[in-house]
Amino acid sequence: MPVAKPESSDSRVIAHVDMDCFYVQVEQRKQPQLRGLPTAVVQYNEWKGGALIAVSYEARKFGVKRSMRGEEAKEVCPQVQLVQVPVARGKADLSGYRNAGSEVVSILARRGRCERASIDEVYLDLTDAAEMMLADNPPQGMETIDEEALKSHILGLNNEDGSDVKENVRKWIHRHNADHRDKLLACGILIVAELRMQVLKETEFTCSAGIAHNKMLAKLASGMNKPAQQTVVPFSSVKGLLDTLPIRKMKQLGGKLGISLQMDMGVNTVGDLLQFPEEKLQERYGINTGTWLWNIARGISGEEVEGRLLPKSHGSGKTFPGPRALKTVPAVQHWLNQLCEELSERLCSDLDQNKRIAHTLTLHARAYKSSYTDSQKKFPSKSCPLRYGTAKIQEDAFNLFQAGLREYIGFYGGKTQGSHCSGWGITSLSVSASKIVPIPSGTCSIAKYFQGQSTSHFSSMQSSDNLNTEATLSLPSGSECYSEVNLSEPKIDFPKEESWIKDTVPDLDLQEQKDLSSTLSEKTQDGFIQEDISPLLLSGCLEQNRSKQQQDLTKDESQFKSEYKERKGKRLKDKGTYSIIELFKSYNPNPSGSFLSHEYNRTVGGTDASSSSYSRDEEEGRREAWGYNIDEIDSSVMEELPTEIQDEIKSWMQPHKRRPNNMVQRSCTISHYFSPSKKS
Ligand code: DCP
Repeated sequence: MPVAKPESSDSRVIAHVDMDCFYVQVEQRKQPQLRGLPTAVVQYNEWKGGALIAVSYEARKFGVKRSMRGEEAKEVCPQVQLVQVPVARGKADLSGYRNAGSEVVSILARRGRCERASIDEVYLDLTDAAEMMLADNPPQGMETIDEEALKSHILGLNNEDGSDVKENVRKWIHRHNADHRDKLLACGILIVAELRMQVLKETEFTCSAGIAHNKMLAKLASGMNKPAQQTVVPFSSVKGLLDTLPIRKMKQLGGKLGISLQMDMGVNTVGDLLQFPEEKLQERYGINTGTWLWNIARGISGEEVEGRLLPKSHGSGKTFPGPRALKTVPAVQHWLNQLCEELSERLCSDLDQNKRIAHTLTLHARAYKSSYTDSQKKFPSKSCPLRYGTAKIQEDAFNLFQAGLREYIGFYGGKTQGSHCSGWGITSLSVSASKIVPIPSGTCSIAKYFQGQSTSHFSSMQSSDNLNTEATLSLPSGSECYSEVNLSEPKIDFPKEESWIKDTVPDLDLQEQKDLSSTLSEKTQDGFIQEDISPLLLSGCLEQNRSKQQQDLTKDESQFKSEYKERKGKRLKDKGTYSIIELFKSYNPNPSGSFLSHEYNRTVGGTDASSSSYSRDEEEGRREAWGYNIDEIDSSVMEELPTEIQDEIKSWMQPHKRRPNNMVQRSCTISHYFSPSKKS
């Protein structure tokens, strides 16, 4: 049965903004002498001049394409300027591009809800801004229309009679008899043109945009006229656009589903889908996909623009094509360590700057097997709860790899000789962190942090320990290489692993596929199937800046104080949650009945085995009393605290309320505030 059309979405104003030849523009901003010249950005790998990953529009005119290598590009365009991607840790360093993308996002977000869709793409919901413009200063009454807006391409606008194109656009925008939807789009045209000009002014980057009533149509439109132009899809032109659009050009139809539609149903254009009743599509592809196909054939998409300026996940990856495939476990471990180091750094800066934490670590690999019947088998992706700290991430990623490898090679696979393994090779490796959520501010974050650390840290560590110590990788006799390797490497406990390591089904959209390409750039993976969400496992991030975080929990007061002072000096830029976490993590003020225990018991009921082990382990090293020097309170942590505590601390700051040695009375400490008696 056909679903009701989401009519309301027809009157939204959605824009999709896509940077033009983005990496090239970033490099040209760094080296302005390259502006206007045919330029391409190449992989740092110099084989045949490196693979091209971004090509300027000037170079495209000469036939330079992304699929080429540097040498081929030189053949078709001898004057092409090849710029190498920056390198760090032996792999492409994309941080400059990511930061440039963030600059753009911060500008685009000024006029409406903004969703960062990839390193260089953004969706905007400009409905409110358009409605407001329509109410206050409608375009129909404007005397002058901005030149950039007049350069818009409006689908369905007849420009073939030789009339002035800009004049036609002006008339379209000025129409008094237009319906509400077109009037809103007219506002969208002006707003997006203004935003794009602002991006150019502030960042020197050009971008292109699509403006329509939903995300799907806006995305389709943004690529239609590039570079530095915008395309508009009025409601009346939707059918014309989709009727002839090749089915594989549609987002999410570039893969197997698109092929099936072509081969099995004879659908070549989106318009061809119109002939099928919804039931038929549901019968063939399932309820949801069937309905989705029925909707897209009519240009219907209710997908919301998510308010998200930050990436959904962080990833670090590298490809090892052809002869560079990794064929030994130590080689894989070496590269995994590099990737994990980068991932860990990004997680820490996300925590520091955005107060966000990731919950899931996932390992993806591509591999080949040369001599076995099931050589088509894919290397399984694996995921587990994410523990912060480079060493922990490295350890966990390596365990995930080993689990994946065992599954991949099967019981009889992976014959190894000396330091060389035969039979398999790894052609790409990536690690990613997903399920990233903000840390709730204030009390909640503090309590949750400790609660998470106490529960999942221990359960996860147990699993991990088991992984490391209890079992060996089962391999046939004669697998010397593996045996050798395993002597010094974590071993795998498969029964335990079942509950810890999960198979991961990546749900990559087209953008993600793009991002997974040659440089394995900013991979926005999400949609991993991973039900088992671990609470916060943050400890290691702080370890990035100082190494002994676990021991801190059992340090005595004087050690704590001197170390805290030292850290505070080093940690000038730490703010908010980060600081307060560090402060509290370093020393738990509550010997018993503390806010931690209280929160913990309240939340998990004290029935979990890890609860008691937490209490025992943690409290053994804890002292009865706690005091701290109020001068040591970093002012940046103040805003993290509930107002009541802020007031209390401020009052201590007043000289007449200070005790002679500046030590806060025990009864006035934050621990007291959080203690059960105070709460009740
Ligand atoms: N990228 C990459 N590897 C790929 C594809 C893209 O590293 N296989 C990087 C380089 C691009 C950036 O991502 O500059 C954005 O990719 P786009 O597909 O949006 O392409 P461009 O921005 O380069 O060009 P266009 O103007 O066609 O969007």
